[in-house]
Amino acid sequence: MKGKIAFEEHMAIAETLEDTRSFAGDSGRWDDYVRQILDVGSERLETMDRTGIEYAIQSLNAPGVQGILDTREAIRVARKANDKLAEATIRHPRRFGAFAALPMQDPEAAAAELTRCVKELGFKGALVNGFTQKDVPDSAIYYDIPEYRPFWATVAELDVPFYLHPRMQIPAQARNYAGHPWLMSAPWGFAVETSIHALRLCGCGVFDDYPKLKIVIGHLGENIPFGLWRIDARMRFSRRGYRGKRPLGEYFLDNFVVTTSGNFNDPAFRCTLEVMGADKVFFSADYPFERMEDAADWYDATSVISEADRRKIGRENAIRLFKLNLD
Ligand code: GRE
Ligand code: ZN
Repeated sequence: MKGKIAFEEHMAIAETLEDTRSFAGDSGRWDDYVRQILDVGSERLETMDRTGIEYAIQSLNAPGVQGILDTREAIRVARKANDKLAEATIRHPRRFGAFAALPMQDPEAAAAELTRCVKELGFKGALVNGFTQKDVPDSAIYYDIPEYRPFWATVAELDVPFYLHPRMQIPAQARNYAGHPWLMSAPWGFAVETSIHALRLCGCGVFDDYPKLKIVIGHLGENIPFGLWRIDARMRFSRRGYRGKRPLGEYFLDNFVVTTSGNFNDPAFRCTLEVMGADKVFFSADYPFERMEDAADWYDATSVISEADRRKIGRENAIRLFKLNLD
């Protein structure tokens, strides 16, 4: 399919490049990662051309700004990354958009940076890599706590999506992964970490305060669509500490949308689609951690969807969500 839109597509700047090294692992791909993740120009555009991806919203790699302990440094790196993202969109406005990296260490600074990016630079929203560390390595701040309500007010006011992207749990808090580093990362731990964060947001009442908030999660919903029925079923018996006014599943269906990033699999796609509906599922690749070719070859050929839904999920839903003017 030509004209696809993708929006879990990553770049890096010098300060965050090393974050990616552990994911290159022993695959011998480090040199490719470096070249591909630093390039927001010709190689990326050529691969997009080849795979029928017309437009990509780019974002900083993980954990990026969320892994920086010093708040002033986090603010500096976020601005620098966003300025580089902006440059690419100015050079190729019909091919690239951008999601803001945000210094969540300081919710007020994060709201100010998002406002700058959206109002002055035309960004399409934010992409944040899970919880934020702050001051000490053994820290993990989640955004359901009351300190972030004014930040969420700004996101709602700007009316832009917030992409909650995975990061790895920090080793000091991850005794259940001890001895199994592979388990903490993209094969499983990313989804565990991100789904818990997403469910915390559902359970904190933020969607009662700001019902129009749109949160995006990748990888076909980080396993939540598969588990959604059981969450509400069990919460009939105990909802201790749950602060939402409505059943959790209603928030998930009203306030979340999901992408196909890095999960190019028919059975999982079928489940996600059936739970979410075709208006809330979006194509994405997760470049350069995934090959655009793998994302597109699967998506273009999957028989799970009709041709009309292929256009919707591959393109039209994103035009509507991000108010794009591509035609
Ligand atoms: C991602 O961005 O989703 C990602 C990484 C690193 C490894 C795998 C992966 O940041 O999917
Ligand atoms: Zn990603």
